[in-house]
Amino acid sequence: MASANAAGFPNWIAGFRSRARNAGISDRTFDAAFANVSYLPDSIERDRNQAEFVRPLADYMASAVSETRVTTGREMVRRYSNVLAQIEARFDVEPSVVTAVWGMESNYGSRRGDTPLISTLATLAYDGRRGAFFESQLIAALKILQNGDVAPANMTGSWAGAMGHTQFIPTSYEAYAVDFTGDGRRDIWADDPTDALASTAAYFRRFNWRKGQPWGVEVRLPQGFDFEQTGRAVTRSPADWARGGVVGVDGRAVPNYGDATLSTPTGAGGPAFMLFRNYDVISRYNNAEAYIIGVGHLSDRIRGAGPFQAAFPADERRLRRAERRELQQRLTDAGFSTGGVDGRIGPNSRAAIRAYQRAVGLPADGHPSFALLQRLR
Ligand SMILES: [Ca+2]
Repeated sequence: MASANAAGFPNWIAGFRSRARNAGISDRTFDAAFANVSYLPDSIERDRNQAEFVRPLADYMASAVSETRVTTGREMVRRYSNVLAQIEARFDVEPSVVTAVWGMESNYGSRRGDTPLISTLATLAYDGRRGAFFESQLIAALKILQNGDVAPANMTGSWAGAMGHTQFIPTSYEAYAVDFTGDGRRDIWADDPTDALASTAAYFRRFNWRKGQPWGVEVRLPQGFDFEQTGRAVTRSPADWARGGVVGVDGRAVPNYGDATLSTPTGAGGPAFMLFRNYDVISRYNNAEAYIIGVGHLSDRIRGAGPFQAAFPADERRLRRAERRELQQRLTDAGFSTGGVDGRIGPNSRAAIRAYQRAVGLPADGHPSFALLQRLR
């Protein structure tokens, strides 16, 4: 049970010491790490008040892939061209991709986070709402200190424990961070982003990034397109998609980058994408659709591509979980069963939405839009 207040914090630390010892943390490491630790109620507040992500994709993309961020990204690719070329040679991940992650995660190092890491992780582990997760992050953070990669005073990050230029959490750091400068320390906190950029490339490599394959390509759908073909279940080669009328926005078949699925993140009213396996690799970094498209598109823009041709609808915000449940309930009540009311929009819900859309003469894109919910009300 979580009953967090500052008074119980020292006791919790005393108890945690033995668990840290069992995990191989020496008393010397522990004492140095906890010498200046403080209880951070702000972190608890932020952990509890994380808003559901309902911002329209149009808004999100406007800031995630702003012209300033694109221009800065191109500058960074030039400024770090030598080190990015060496990273590409070692890990087979393109400079624009590594730089795009850097831009998304910390705005190219300008927002690395200055929260003392041990303090925030200890506070959140003690708080207990996600205690096991944060305690495992705290143990990993202590291992990093014990290894000498960074001094306790310099180990800072976000309130949730994401560290450095490309915002690794401690367990990801333990698994994937590399020392690319050769000084014996995997330093993702320093002003020099070399180790952080190489660590991100190592992460992508580990999840089988394919150099030269796009994350996705914006496509044009034919008149009368059957939206049942979107989603992860239908995989075809770009040539097969072209035979069905799905082509690039230049009107030509998409080159054969490998098997692909189709996605319309905001339904019929917005861009359509042909997605390749590299899309899933980006998702290993952060599984939010907006983030994946943001990294992918920013990397394309940094490499010189223009904006998407179709615009995301400005007013298309995502549904909250309670609203998704309401949508399912209302569809079911109207005779279009979603196979349960759980707030998750899976194949059954999409089929129900399409059936309803067909019945009322809307484009049957199966998209759980706010307009659709309003109409059902
Ligand atoms: Ca280093």
